[in-house]
Amino acid sequence: MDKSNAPGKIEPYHHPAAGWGALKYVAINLIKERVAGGSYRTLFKQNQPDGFDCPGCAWPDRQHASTFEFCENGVKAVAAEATTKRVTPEFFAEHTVDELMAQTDYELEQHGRLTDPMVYDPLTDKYRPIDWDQAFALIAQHLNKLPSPNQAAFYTSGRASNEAAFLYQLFVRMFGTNNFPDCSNMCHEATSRGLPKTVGIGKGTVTLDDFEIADTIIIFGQNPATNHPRMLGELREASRRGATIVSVNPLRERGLERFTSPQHPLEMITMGSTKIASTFIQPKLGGDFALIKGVAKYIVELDDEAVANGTERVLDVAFIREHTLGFEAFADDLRQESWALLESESGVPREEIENLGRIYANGKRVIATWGMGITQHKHSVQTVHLLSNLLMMRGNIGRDGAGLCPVRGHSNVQGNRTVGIEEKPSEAFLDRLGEVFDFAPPREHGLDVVETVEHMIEGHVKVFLGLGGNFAMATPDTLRTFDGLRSCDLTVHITTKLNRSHLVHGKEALILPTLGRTEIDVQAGVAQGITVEDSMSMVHISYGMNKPASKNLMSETAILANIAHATLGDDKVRWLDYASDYAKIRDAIEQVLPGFEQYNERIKHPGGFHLRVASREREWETDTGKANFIVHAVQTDTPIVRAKQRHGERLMTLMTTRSHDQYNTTIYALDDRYRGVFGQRRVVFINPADIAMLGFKNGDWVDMSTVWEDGIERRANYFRLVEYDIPRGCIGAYYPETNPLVPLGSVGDVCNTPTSKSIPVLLHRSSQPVAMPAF
Ligand SMILES: Nc1nc2c(c(=O)[nH]1)N[C@H]1C(S)=C(S)[C@@H](COP(=O)(O)OP(=O)(O)OC[C@H]3O[C@@H](n4cnc5c(=O)[nH]c(N)nc54)[C@H](O)[C@@H]3O)O[C@H]1N2
Ligand SMILES: Nc1nc2c(c(=O)[nH]1)N[C@H]1C(S)=C(S)[C@@H](COP(=O)(O)OP(=O)(O)OC[C@H]3O[C@@H](n4cnc5c(=O)[nH]c(N)nc54)[C@H](O)[C@@H]3O)O[C@H]1N2
Ligand SMILES: [Mo]
Repeated sequence: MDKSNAPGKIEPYHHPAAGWGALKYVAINLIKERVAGGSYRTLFKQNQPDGFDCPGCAWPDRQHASTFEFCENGVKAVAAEATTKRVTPEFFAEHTVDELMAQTDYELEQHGRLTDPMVYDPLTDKYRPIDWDQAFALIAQHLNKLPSPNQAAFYTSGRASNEAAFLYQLFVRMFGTNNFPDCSNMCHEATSRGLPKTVGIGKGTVTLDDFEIADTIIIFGQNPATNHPRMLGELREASRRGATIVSVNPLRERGLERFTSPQHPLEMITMGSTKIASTFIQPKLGGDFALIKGVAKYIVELDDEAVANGTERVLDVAFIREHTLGFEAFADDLRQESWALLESESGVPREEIENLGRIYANGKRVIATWGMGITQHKHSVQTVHLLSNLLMMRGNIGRDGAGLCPVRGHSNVQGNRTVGIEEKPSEAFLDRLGEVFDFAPPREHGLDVVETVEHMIEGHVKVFLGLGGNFAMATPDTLRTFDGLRSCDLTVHITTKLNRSHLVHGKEALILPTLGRTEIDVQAGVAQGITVEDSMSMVHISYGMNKPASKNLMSETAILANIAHATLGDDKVRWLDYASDYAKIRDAIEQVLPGFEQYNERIKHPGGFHLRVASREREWETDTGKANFIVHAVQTDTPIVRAKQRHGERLMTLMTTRSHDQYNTTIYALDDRYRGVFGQRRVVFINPADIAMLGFKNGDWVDMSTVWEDGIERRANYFRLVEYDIPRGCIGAYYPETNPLVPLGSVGDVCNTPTSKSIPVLLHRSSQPVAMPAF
């Protein structure tokens, strides 16, 4: 039975984050997933030197931790993989694809692990079993008959290992295209495109050691209690040491208020907890740019005063002189910026902006972390520039205990990019790849996620292959994405669990079931390890420990090697050899990429090794050879502003976000307990004054429609209003249910990331639904 139709309840959560609440949920989860007793062991091996890397988030591990690193959502991710429930050929024989489409994403997830390769049969509208070799031959046949390799797109979700991802990109480039849409395009792309302009590399500059000595940590647009729970351990230590922690977020996320550490028995037993953030700043959605600009302006004003009074400078003058370019123009622009504009565009009063400015100026070692609240807007790249510039003003980059900390999502999304999953590869990388493997890699830049969907709709992309993920639900403009996928000649998914992307398929379609990271991967009689890179550029090895969910699973690396072998033959690369010994792939990575010297040796070290980040050492790999200050104006002509001009105060800006019980499009359960939502997902968080202004009552059912300028109607129906502490004019709801509202054309400048955190919508009264839509 689908419980998502049940009424559910709203009840404020008054407990600290994690603590006993988390333990209770873990127990419920293990029972629900029917995880076998023997597999409990594996939960304790997550993120230990001899265990596997947690398939949850990309937060790094504390290798010297004495206790296991307990994390509720890590356990859920592992339990979801270790579940004993199975999706077998018999299951598919019992259900047509059409029937399965009527199930919610939560129900689809609940069926368990896929066991056998399946092919779609249009005569019965069912998937039926297919031999692995036949599946590989079908893919090769489709790829080889395409008039141009650019008519195929190769998606990656960030769970793939470095080894699988490297082999994948080598195969695809030898096949002849750079069409690598990946989850990163929807995630931290603004970080990856923005930081190279200011500091020379699109990665963070801190390590966990920096968290140990930072005196100020500012968290922008991130909800760690849910999405990176192990980060709370770091924040707890910092808070107890007396560091100042600030959360900048339209929501006052409860999980950032107090935390009970399951690692500390005394805190658990005494029902104690540690205060995390001491200051909460609640900008309106997308208001961070103006807010940070205000902080930077205040710093310049303080410094101007210091110069006038002959007191100690506020700027790090030596750093600015020695390491940066463009500061004078940057400071002049700040001096001229209007406070009124900064206040109205950020939604934060000047006193609060100045208060954040004082906190920042008092910090000697400041870390700024950020997540999707910063990266999924129209002007995200500009905000990333500005945020890095703010840290540069006081030399907070390349100093111990200070720096930039973009917190990535998928556990190996950063590694995937490092080893070549990149639709806009650098010439240097392509040169080297071509040299080592003796071929001419394609130079034309490939398609990102949004472009891939557009090209499918226009009929230019005919074959889609997904290495993990759930393309149909993770991408914007759901119904148009569906049209795109359905117009393909072939869709293929290398995957662990059933999801909607398998149901929204091309004329021919394959589901190829694969091992998860927690499972033992034996090739040529030897258990293989895979490597991953976390958010702080630590590269380390991971060994699966559980018995594979089915005998008929293949590893991602083996599947990709077989596809490459079937498509391109063995002339240039002995694909199957690579798949029989992953150390050989690591040798190849070492040959192509700088920083991986002695790769196979260095991963033997517990905790692995740190991949060099030049900006951390104050070396600037930018166009100018220096760290750059960049001037950007506050954007005042945006789709949101234009929609407001037409609809006045009734126009709401919608952010789409994650609940506590989901992993992206995978819905584990229907609660979001820190936000007080239980047993339901179709809710809209809204300010009580806006409920009244719109003529609704708390708990009313509404439909949402997007205000966009292309004439296409976009709606998502049946959401309950939940009054919430959120700025006026801003609302929040969960993704993926809200993706039908995100227009394909609504993307960030430069990064082309869907603006999942700022969608102009109108609310309409609806009646209580008889049945909920499936998606
Ligand atoms: N358990 C679990 N863990 C996960 C995931 C998961 O789904 N479940 N997903 C993984 C992935 S792929 C990623 S990318 C990360 C995502 O982790 P987060 O970056 O935390 O992503 P979101 O849940 O989308 O939440 C964004 C936060 O930003 C705030 N926000 C929204 N708009 C704005 C804004 O305009 N300004 C500011 N300052 N704040 C804003 C929201 O209120 C919310 O607190 O987590 C990873 N880890
Ligand atoms: N509206 C809106 N849209 C968003 C976002 C948002 O905040 N709002 N966030 C965006 C972000 S940050 C991201 S990263 C994307 C996520 O986009 P994706 O990465 O495409 O989506 P996931 O839901 O993480 O993919 C889950 C599926 O991956 C498969 N899977 C799980 N583990 C493995 C494995 O080990 N191997 C393989 N081969 N498959 C596996 C399972 O079949 C599972 O159903 O969504 C983006 N979309
Ligand atoms: Mo992500």
